[in-house]
Amino acid sequence: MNMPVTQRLIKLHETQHNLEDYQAGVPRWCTGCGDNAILAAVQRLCRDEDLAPERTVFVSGIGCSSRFPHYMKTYGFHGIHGRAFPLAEGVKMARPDLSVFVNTGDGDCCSIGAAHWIHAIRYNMNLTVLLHDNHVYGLTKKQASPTSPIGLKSNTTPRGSTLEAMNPLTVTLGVTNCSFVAQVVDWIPELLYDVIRAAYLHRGFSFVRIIQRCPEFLPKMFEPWLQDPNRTLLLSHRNGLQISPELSRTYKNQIEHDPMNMDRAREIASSEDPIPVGILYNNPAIPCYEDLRSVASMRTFEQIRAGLETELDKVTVWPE
Ligand SMILES: Cc1ncc(C[n+]2csc(CCOP(=O)(O)OP(=O)(O)O)c2C)c(N)n1
Ligand code: SF4
Repeated sequence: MNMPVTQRLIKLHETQHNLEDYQAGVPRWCTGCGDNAILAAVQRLCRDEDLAPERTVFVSGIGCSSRFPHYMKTYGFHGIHGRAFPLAEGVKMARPDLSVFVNTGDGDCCSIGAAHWIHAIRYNMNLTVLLHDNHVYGLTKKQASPTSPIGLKSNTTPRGSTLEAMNPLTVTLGVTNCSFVAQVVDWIPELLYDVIRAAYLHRGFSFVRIIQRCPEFLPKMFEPWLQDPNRTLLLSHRNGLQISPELSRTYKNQIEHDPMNMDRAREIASSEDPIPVGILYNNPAIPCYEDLRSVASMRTFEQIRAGLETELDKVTVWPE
């Protein structure tokens, strides 16, 4: 386009979005709920990456965390419990040009939605997945989830849960075509932002487990980690995250971890204490399903319609 530089600059200025361009409504989450911090980090990311609201979609299932799309002034789909992944995959398949995010709770993803989760990893579609892992069912008022720690007293486990918690990181790392796995906590905003940004920039199924506080039902759950920074292990690498000097002053427990090293990623992922935060695995070479089955090679709407008409004509009984 042959446009004078001044006009181009004006146009650039006009399309640069502010935080307010992504903010919708007043979140109904409890005060101190980690979902608020996740929302703030995501809105900042959208602003910094200048994501066009009309080309951005947030898809969720059901749960407190799944209310996320309501608070984004973008497109959104508040789906049904456990079905965020197939819904998001449908959107991405039809419109690979859109930025698609998935917000899912530990009940939504790891319990009722577990089968969809496993297959979504294998399909490796370009989705940014945020697992809001508060270790409990929040919306339905405190039932044990697959990530609840053993012994947790809840409405479904009044004498304490009997099973060891599932680790969503090691599960994801164990599935064919896994391409990006990270972990972060809601109470370190700088890292929360950096990890979500790295996930967004990765082309493929980027899975971020966010350890999220639920002050309403598990008010003391993460207190030991908040009190003692040495119980958080920061992962840094030139191909992963670079940790700022400010953060390093508080969080001294750090290791170098190459995100291409799957064996080491699995080892690190299995640690519950200290909590490892950063990028565990990143392999950009895994192909995305939407590229393998590119929309161009799929049938057009007219072709599908003609095919259906032909099939239906075979069984249609025409009036005499
Ligand atoms: C098919 C179906 N089963 C059960 C429910 C009830 N239900 C709604 S949300 C939820 C669990 C929410 O927990 P989680 O996914 O961890 O999200 P959180 O509320 O903690 O963010 C359940 C069991 C439902 N809505 N639909
Ligand atoms: S119940 Fe828990 S998860 Fe739900 S909004 Fe309140 S603090 Fe957040």
